[in-house]
Parts: sequence; C-alpha cells; structure tokens
Amino acid sequence: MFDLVPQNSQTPKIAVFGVGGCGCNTINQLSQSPLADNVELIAVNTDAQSLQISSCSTRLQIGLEATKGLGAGARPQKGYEAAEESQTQLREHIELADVIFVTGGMGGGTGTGAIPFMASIAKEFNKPLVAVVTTPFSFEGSQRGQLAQAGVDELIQYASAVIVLPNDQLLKALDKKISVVNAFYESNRILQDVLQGLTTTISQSGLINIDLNDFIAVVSHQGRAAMGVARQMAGEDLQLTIDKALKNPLLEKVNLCKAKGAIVSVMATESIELSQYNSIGETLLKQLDPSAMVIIGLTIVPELDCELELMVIATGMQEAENGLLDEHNAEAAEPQTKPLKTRFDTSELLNLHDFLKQKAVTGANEDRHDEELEIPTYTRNQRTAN
Ligand SMILES: Nc1nc2c(ncn2[C@@H]2O[C@H](COP(=O)(O)OP(=O)(O)OP(=O)(O)O)[C@@H](O)[C@H]2O)c(=O)[nH]1
Ligand SMILES: [Mg+2]
Repeated sequence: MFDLVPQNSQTPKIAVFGVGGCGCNTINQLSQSPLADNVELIAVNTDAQSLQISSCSTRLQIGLEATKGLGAGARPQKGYEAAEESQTQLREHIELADVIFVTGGMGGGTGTGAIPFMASIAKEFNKPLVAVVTTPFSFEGSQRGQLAQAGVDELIQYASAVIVLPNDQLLKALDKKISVVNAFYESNRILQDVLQGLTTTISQSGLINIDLNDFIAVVSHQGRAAMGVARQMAGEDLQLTIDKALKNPLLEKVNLCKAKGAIVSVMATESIELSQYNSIGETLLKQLDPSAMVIIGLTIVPELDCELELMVIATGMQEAENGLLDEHNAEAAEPQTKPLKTRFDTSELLNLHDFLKQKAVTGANEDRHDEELEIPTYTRNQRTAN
C-alpha cells in the first residue's frame, strides 16, 4: 500500500557531509546549486589544503593530531582515528540534524575510515543516515578495491541506507571521450539531483509533503538502496520513466524486487491528475517486494518543462547483484535531467494554500481534485488500505 502523506508543519534539518577528497568534491558541486535553507553542507577532511579550497561554508578539519593535516594516506585506520579524535565536532553536527546524508569515496583513508564511524554516531543518536559512496576504478588497483569493499561492509552495519556508485560504471556508461572531471561531475550529480528532489519535497513548499517519520521509516530498512531522477515528456510511458529513475547505469546493480520501501518525490505542473498521481505509486509497487511501503510527495512547479519529474529512492535491498551494465535499460545511460540550475532557478514553487486558492477559481472538475486532497490523511489511508 502507498500513502498520500500530509503537509508537514516543521521543516526538518538536513545535514549533508562530504568526507575526504571525493566527498568534498561532491559537496563543492552541491554548493553551486540552489538548495533549500534547511540543508546544511559540511565539508569534512583530514587534508587541510583540500579544505582550504572548498567553497563550502562549514568546513571541519578532523584528526589534526592523527594526520597533521596531511590526509590519511590511503589508510582507513588513520581516517577512523581522525574521526574518533574529532568526534565532539562531528557529534554536534549530527545531533542537530533530523536527516543526515554522507558522501565520499571508498578506497582511500579518510572517507573509508571516517564515514562508517560517523554512521555509528548517527545510529547511536537514532538519526536516519543515508550514505552515498563511490568504489574505485579497477585501474586504481585491487588493494584499493579491497579497502573499499571492507569500508562498504562496515558502513552497512550502521547506516540506514547505503547507495554505492562504482566508478567503473562511469567508464561503461558515459561517452568514452568524456573527461575525468566531467565523468566525476556526472557521478556526483546523482546525489545532487536526489538531494534537490528530496529537500524540495520535505520542505514546506510541497503540495503533499513527505512526513519526516515516514521518510525515516522508509530509509531505515537498512541495507542497499537505489536512487535516481527521471523526466517524463507528454505521452511517454510511466513505467519507462520509473525504470529510468531506478536503473541509473551509474549505480551499483541491486535487486529491486527485494526493496522494502520507496520514497517518490513527484514534481509536476498543476495539471497533474489524481489518477496519474496514484498510478505512480501503483506502478512502482509492482516492481518492489509486495510488502514494501511506498511514500509519495508532490511538488507543483508551474514552469516545469515536462509532464513529470520523478525522484525515487528504493531501500532495503540486502545484496548487491553481480550484473553487467548491458542488462540495465540502455536509454537510461543518457543523462535524464537538465542541470539543476536550469531546472530550478526559474521555477516558482507553489505552497498548498496558494495552490488551493488558485484551484478554487478554476473549473468544477479540478475542485473535485482539491476535495480529494483535503480528505484527512487518516481517511485516505483507510481508503487505500481497503
Ligand atoms: N566519483 C568520484 N570519485 C572520486 C572523486 N574523487 C576521488 N574519487 C574516488 O574516491 C576514492 C577515494 O579517494 P579520496 O576521496 O581522494 O580519498 P580520501 O578519503 O580523501 O582518503 P585519503 O586521501 O587517503 O585520506 C578514489 O580511489 C577514487 O576512486 C570524485 O570527485 N568523484
Ligand atoms: Mg584525501
């Protein structure tokens, strides 16, 4: 069953930590894109030089004693010690947040050692933590690969959800001539896209907001997760759009039919029909474990230049699948979204109140739509359950 979730009066605080070199690159990229006020970006590194050039306003240098500000030298134990040494600062930030995202590269010292440690702090505070980590290119050598694998295995013990982006998939999925910088940019953009979709949906401007507790329930299934964003143009098939969002070729392959939950953030123009909205949940549910909980949030973006834009996070898969990229939807290899700046800079997000006021002056058909949305959630849930 899936829920239509009510408007949330409190905006949850979202902390996004970028840890180590890779994590700081992603955070720098994120800081260039428009994000809601409730999102705090925090660059964390043992490497003082890398932090100095970070464009992020909150920067935490960890493990000054353990690493002398020089990085952890590809030794995860050093990264762990650094996080342990600076745990007071890390704890302060983690404790203040309602939802935590952590991103970084596995295979080096800082990210591999510090990210699982941070996840263990979040677990102690009972805070949901979603980790998005890369694994190294094969050409970086088997030792890095093994360190990365051990890091991911450890992280899975503590994080609510772990999303793995294997760097080797960048080689397979993107144009062979793409520069390294642009390939990394594409990889980092998955996090950027999902974060943008999620924060917009959790924030007050959404028409039907995803409630924090529901978000926590879905991401806390523990295990592996998949996420992605896809756009649907008029007349395109919904199933294909969902496939594009979930079978992002830059992600580790996971067995979706084992997913225990999913969060869908829908961006649409105000002409979206209730039946269309409902069928997003129904179509998605068919692909997941039959007992999966699916939560959908809707945000009206009046100037959206497509029919729908979906951001999906599917959670609770226990195993990664050994599969080849070829089995992924080939169309999904093409970038699905325009850069965020283009998508959101000109968009005006409507709040629920304004939306209903506008609807009140338009036709009777649409009034029915509004009435449906005003039915108390409990009643709607009962209906969905029957
Ligand atoms: N996708 C992506 N991968 C990256 C990026 N930067 C580094 N990586 C990968 O992340 C792995 C870890 O590298 P870093 O993040 O530089 O390592 P670190 O955590 O700073 O660890 P130390 O430098 O040893 O303290 C590398 O082996 C690369 O595979 C990036 O910007 N994007
Ligand atoms: Mg480093």
